[in-house]
Amino acid sequence: MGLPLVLLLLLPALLPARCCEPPAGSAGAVRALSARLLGLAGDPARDPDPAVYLALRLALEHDPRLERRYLERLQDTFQHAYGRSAAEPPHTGRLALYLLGLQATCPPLSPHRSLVTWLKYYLEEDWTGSQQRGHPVTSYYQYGLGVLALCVHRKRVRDEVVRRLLTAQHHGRLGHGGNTVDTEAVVALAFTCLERRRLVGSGLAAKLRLAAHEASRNMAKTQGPDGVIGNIYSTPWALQVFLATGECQTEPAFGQAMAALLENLEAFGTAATMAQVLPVLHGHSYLDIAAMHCGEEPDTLTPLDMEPLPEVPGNKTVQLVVECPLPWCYDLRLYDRLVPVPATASLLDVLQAAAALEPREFRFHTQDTPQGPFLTQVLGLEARQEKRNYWQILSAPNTPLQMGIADYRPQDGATVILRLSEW
Ligand code: B12
Repeated sequence: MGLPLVLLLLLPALLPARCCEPPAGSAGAVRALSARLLGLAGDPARDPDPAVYLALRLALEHDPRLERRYLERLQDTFQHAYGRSAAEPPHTGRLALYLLGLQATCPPLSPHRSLVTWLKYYLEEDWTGSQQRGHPVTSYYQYGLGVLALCVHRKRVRDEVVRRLLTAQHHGRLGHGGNTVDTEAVVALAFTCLERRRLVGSGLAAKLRLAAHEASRNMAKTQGPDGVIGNIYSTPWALQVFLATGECQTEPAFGQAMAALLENLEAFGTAATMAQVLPVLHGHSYLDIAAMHCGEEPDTLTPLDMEPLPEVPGNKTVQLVVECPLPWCYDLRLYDRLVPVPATASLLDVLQAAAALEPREFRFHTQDTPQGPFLTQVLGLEARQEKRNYWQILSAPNTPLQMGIADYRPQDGATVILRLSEW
């Protein structure tokens, strides 16, 4: 017979924590990645992103002056951004990340009361949305971040708000676009926080503990032979769960996933992806923000500039296809053309080149996000957040890309499909 469940859940707490850290041999590569993120954080032309600040704070080495300046820029952006109008859609996730950032400062900063109130209000909006439409107004990812941030600040939320997440997890409703790992992980972190910090009654706490355990089991089960869980960008989130629950000490998937990250560090080339991978490379989860050790911090990290992309002479041709399989579209294939571009062109460059081709048939719009430009409109068709439409990017015939339009560089002869999809 296997170990009883109680023992299995207690086991991580009884074992030493050392094996949850990445192998010592990888320290140089991890340090270089931290230094590169620091370089990007020092660029005043980039909007400050609380996830970047969190990654800087959860690192082993620091540049206190740069971190302080970054925090000031964040405060400028966030302190005045809320409370203007309750009519606008909730900003659950961004506000949650900012509040996590304040708690990760040494010593932790108390957010203005109104910000906590706004986050609670956004969560309630999301909760009401999930009752009416079967999903939060934002997403379960942001809803999970909201619960996590309030928990890290020791603020209670109504049991119903938490139960909504439990129900969604039980019914497998956390996913969208095929990959559920990121969202399931954020939700499991929120569960673990609530349970550990005793912010819910003992009955609910036991359920949350089991649910977090189940989430990490699911993640281990979905691990591929290459160690990746979901895809390379969701793997750090799975590792956060193993770290937060202590299962990193017993779960073989942890070491394999960590090895996969270390083998693929070059995939993390944008500030947003670096910010998501660095905490686990330093052995931390967002739960550690609740108990930051504010001692002397080594002032030893210096910013590193990103290496420019190698020049590749010549041109390439990319086939650009626009599809609308939704019932209200008059045609499935709305656009199909070969677009000549320079050899190093990104998909964004391809879209710009297509828009300049005669006759001027192709049009598109993007919206700036911390992840880069998000494609919002193609050929005048807007993907509507309230209808949960989005412009999905695929490599023909049917493989969704794992990166956005500014980061993906199609090969010569590739076919890229922009497909209006539902999530
Ligand atoms: C929810 C989500 C979506 C939703 C967003 C809609 C919504 N209203 O929430 C939908 C389904 C539309 C979506 C689409 C895509 N996504 Co997405 N998404 C996420 C997820 C799970 C959470 C994002 C979030 O809410 N963050 C919290 C808030 C506070 O931060 P935010 O910066 O304000 O979030 C906004 C932007 O991030 C934007 N967004 C979401 N995904 C992406 C992807 C890119 C490339 C960009 C530029 C923006 C963007 O929508 C968010 C909500 O408004 C993340 C997971 C993660 N680990 O980050 C993946 C994630 C960011 N997405 C990813 C990808 C690849 C995509 C797509 C390119 C997939 C595709 N092949 O079409 C498309 C974007 C295409 C486009 N039109 O430009 C990757 C990005 C990896 C990378 N290399 O940067 C992630 C990390 C998932 C993963 N593990 O692969 N996504």
